[in-house]
Amino acid sequence: MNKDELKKMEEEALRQIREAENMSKLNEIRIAFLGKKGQFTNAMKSLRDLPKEERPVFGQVVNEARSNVTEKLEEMKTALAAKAREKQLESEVIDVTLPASRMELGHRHPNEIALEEVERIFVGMGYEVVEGPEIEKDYYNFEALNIPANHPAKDEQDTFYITKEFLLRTQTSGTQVHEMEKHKLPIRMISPGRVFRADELDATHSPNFHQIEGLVIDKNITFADLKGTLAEFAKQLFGPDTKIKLRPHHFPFTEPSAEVDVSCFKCGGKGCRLCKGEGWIEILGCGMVHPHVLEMSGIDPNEYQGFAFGVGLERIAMLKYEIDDMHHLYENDIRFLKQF
Ligand code: 2U9
Repeated sequence: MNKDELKKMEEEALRQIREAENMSKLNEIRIAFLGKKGQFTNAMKSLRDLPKEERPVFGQVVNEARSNVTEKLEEMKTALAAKAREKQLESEVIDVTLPASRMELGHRHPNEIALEEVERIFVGMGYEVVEGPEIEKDYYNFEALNIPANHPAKDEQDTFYITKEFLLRTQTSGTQVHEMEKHKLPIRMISPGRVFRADELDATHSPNFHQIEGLVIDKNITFADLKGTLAEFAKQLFGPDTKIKLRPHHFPFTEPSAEVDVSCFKCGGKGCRLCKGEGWIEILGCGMVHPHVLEMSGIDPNEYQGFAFGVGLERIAMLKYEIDDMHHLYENDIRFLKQF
């Protein structure tokens, strides 16, 4: 290789560098000219073929050309990197003048709306709202309520046990027992809250749902007080023409006990889809507190009497807002919730 050939090679390298469009092309050029088997390396090797006295001079020329090419290559590398960065920034530009996408506001859950309604009614009648623990001792959930050890509700298929002694409450009654044990009488309270039962989720059942239980304990409380209270509650919740009907029932914690139906607030009792043609809808259970339940919490049943009742909150919400499947209450789809 002579000087002219070397010059041509250098110019060719510089031209290719100037025209390189991207980093990978630039890298190809670097390998072709400066790599181990590149053209400049070959030029160095060709020194061997020159007469000894010409080698230092030609060697120097090759070195200069090579460092010139290396320098231009580096310059181009920097320029291409800057260009790539600029392109990236351009593509990431945010137009702050565009209108923002709408933020969906949440909505109160139908359970919550129904609960507030029930609380408003009872607070209006002088009741206190008391919340209690979701984890209870077996004693407060069952034993103190006169539910015997062999009762089917205590079966592991119905109740979530944490240990032998502790469980997820199946009713909010334990909260009332805690209040009774304080011996601050009279008591007028409702206790709303989440309860747990080992049920499968279907259209009307769920392993966790909400209850509102009520308890009144005072001197001279009779079944008539219970009936009057529930009649007033039904009128306020479902409308002033609503009637109630009590059917005898059995609960271990109340004696006597009853289940309560309300006249259908949709058809007025004639029979429709909501009341399944019956004219009546079952909404709660109730009764006079069993004397043994009062005694176990240290209240003398000869001096004090009481009544109690329990309603399912989901059931109230589903009736009031005509929701036909409980699944809707647990999915929290904002399009569903916004309807109430
Ligand atoms: C004490 C004494 C008695 C609470 C009561 C019911 C009747 C009842 C059900 C309604 C639908 C449970 O959610 S549900 O499945 N409850 O029928 N509950 S009397 O009785 C008490 C509570 C506390 C100390």
